[in-house]
Amino acid sequence: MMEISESQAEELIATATRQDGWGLDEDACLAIRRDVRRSSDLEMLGREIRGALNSQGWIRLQKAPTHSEGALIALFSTTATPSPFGNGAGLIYSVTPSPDEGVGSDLSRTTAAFPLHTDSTFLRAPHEIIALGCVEADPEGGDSLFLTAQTLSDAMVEHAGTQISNALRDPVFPFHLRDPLHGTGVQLVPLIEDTPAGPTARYRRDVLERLMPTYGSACEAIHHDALKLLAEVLDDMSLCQRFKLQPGDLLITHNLRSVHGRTPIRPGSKRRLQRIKGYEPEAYNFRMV
Ligand SMILES: O=C(O)CCC(=O)C(=O)O
Ligand SMILES: [Fe+2]
Repeated sequence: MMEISESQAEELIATATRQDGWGLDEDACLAIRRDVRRSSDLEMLGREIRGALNSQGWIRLQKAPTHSEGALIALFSTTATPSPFGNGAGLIYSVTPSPDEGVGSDLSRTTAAFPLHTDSTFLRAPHEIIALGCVEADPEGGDSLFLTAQTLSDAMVEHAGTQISNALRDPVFPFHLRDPLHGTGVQLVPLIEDTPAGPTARYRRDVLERLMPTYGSACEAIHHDALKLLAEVLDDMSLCQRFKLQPGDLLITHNLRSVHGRTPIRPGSKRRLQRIKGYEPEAYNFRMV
């Protein structure tokens, strides 16, 4: 847990308000990012956040300006590049129970539990960084759940053995593909991949259950076994961390190196999280300047 200092919060708000008349379009984002870079205080904050994401896969910031969309984008920009495609309607998406969302719509805006998952499974390269800023909490529900891909991978080996665990690394599992570069259809991909920085995950149980009957023909018996055992590991609530975001809290997670979820929300609750998705500004072969 880390607290945003008063001076950092002021700088974030000032950065947001300097973009007078902003509609949080691409130019406004670029201007916000430039402002953030000019502040050594915010630059340092970004380094601390990235350090935590690299070492533990997540960080919970307190006293974040979650009530201001511009300030949230500024805070996010200390760490990652915001990217609206695949985040609902725009840069910021309100995760709040909505009576308009009918059956078959995404779980985000329902009161249902959202079991451990990764976001943006429909992209060829899912967003790397996800932020959830709490504006209003539900005192009775909506607890956040979190588990690193490393812990998941280790627990899977313990529960199912190496051979079945390795079956999760085969590119045979179906997800939707709705990608501005790669097109529309269904993609077959691994659920766990090993990288030099540790394992990464892609997982949505509800999506897999819907697509497996039609698009699961590349799966053999071992893949079906692996899926079932993986679901058992994810159902073991003793493995994951559980906490309740309070207003002003911002949870930032590494969407490839971890899975996240939430417990059910009390019907009628006004719980609201502001969701931002984005990408890391640096990789071994890439650096955004
Ligand atoms: O409501 C929450 O706490 C999590 C929401 C979420 O994971 C999502 O919208 O993808
Ligand atoms: Fe999510």
